[in-house]
Amino acid sequence: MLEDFKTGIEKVQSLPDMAQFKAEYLGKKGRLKGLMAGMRDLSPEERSSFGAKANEAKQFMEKLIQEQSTRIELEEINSRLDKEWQDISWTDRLKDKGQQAAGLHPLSSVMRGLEDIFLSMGFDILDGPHIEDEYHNFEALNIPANHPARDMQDTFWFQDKKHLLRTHTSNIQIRGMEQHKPPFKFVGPGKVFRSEALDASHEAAFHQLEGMMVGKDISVSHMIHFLRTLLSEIFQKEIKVRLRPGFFPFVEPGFELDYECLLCGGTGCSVCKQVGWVEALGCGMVHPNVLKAGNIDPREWNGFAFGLGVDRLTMMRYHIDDVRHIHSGDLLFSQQFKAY
Ligand code: FA5
Repeated sequence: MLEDFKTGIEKVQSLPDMAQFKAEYLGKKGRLKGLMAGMRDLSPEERSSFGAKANEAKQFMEKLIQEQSTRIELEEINSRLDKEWQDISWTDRLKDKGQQAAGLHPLSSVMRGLEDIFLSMGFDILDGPHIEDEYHNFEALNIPANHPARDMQDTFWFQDKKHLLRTHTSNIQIRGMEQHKPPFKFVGPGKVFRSEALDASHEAAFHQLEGMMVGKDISVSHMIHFLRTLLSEIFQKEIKVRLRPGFFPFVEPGFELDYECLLCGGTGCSVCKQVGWVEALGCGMVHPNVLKAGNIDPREWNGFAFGLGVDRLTMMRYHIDDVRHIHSGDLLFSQQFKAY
């Protein structure tokens, strides 16, 4: 049996085959167990020496299986590294040499595109912390403790119950007002975190871009015109949008803006949940209490704010049918977008 084992193991080339090979020799119905079953016909002395030999053989086989499995695993890793290796210097020169050049991740392309559009419209680009305090994420946004709206965004809290992973980029509205005197317009892109049930359009860590414009006599129609222009700039064509009333305590009135699902052309798919529309952003006229929290007099100034879902935008832009691909870190996924 040991001779068969030694020649057999040399032929095993993959981990699933190795598992099968192991079961054939060492499994419950394996060859070793079959031999041991014959022990009952032996004398007590023969039985003890047979038992010791069988044990030795078992240890030998286990050791060899372990060694070969490690070898196979290493070979598999090395072969993947050879195939998926990328040079992050991102240069066409590498292509000439037949090597793979790195490209921008589709989400980064969309983020950069958005930043270019906003810079060209004279917006400042601000940053805000991922780990935020309760005041900037909720309270200053007119969401006091115990307000039911805190439950709308399932929150990852830190143990001190005062800090959290920000649930939206709206914290940048407050941080931006702390740095700017009106009139101003700024955007704040970044990652946000929610304890969500995951599906094709919901991630637990995703990206938003917050925008805020404060000045004199700004109206809902300015906001609608602005958002329409923004979306047609992003998609480089007119796309169908619809505006619905939406409730966010930091705006009044508040809206949700949907665009026609570009994945199915509006006929229904898993991303738009069969309804043909995808929720793109929340928006509205900044609530007077929020302006007050930013030391701005609401009798003198007003404005609008919006929070755009960037992952969904990326899905529409590049026809990606599941948001979870975006954060998978799978090179086979991101390599498809090099041409953009
Ligand atoms: C907000 O987060 C508000 N802060 C937006 C806002 C800003 C309203 C300023 C008014 C004024 P909402 O939870 O709807 O709203 O999220 C905004 C967008 O983020 C959604 O329209 C959607 O495009 C995207 N989004 C929300 N949840 C997820 C998720 N789990 N995965 C991927 N994208 C998401």
